[in-house]
Amino acid sequence: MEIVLASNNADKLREIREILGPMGITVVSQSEAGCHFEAEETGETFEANARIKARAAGAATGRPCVADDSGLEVNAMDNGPGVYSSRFCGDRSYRETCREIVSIVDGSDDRGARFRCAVVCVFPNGDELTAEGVIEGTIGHVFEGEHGFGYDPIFVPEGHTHSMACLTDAEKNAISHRGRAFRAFAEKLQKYMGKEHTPC
Ligand code: ITT
Repeated sequence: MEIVLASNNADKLREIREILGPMGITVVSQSEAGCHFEAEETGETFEANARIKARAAGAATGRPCVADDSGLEVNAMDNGPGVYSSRFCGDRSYRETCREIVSIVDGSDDRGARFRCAVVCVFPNGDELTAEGVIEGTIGHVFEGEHGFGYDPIFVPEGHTHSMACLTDAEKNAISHRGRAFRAFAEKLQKYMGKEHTPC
């Protein structure tokens, strides 16, 4: 089955292709599908924003479209930057933004944090599937690792001693918020496709 990913983030596209590919789901990028816009993320939750992106790409392509909205929640920042994770970085480098988060957390006694990912898939008939994935961890003391993207270099997954950016894509996908969300989505998609193809 082919599905369009409503995202302009090349790192997400790479990770999601690696997660869904082995399950027989081919992920087509939104630019390959002829969509060259960025939907305005006006929602207050990850799920609401994922729905906005998936619906916009679905309306433009007429094809099944899936979107991921994700971000980092830091206890010492009242669970921010959360849905504003991308906007919190803005035009700065991630190295600079990560440094700011580490300094905020250094000034508190709570290093707890998590990555959250909401997935919404929209079908041309209006049906929608949703899924969510979370990974708990802490904000590290230093920026470390060369893999992954965004806030990975300062996020230390629970049970690990080094940051998520020290993991290969395969290792990250096995435990990440995105890996969990898209595996849950793939399971629902398989059930949905099975139902759709059952003769009445
Ligand atoms: P699209 O909306 O086009 O998919 P985006 O990068 O703007 O791309 P989001 O709105 O979902 O995506 O913002 C997610 C931000 O949260 C992302 O830019 C990173 O800063 C951060 N983030 C999400 N998942 C991450 C991950 O696996 N590792 C590190 N940072 C992540």
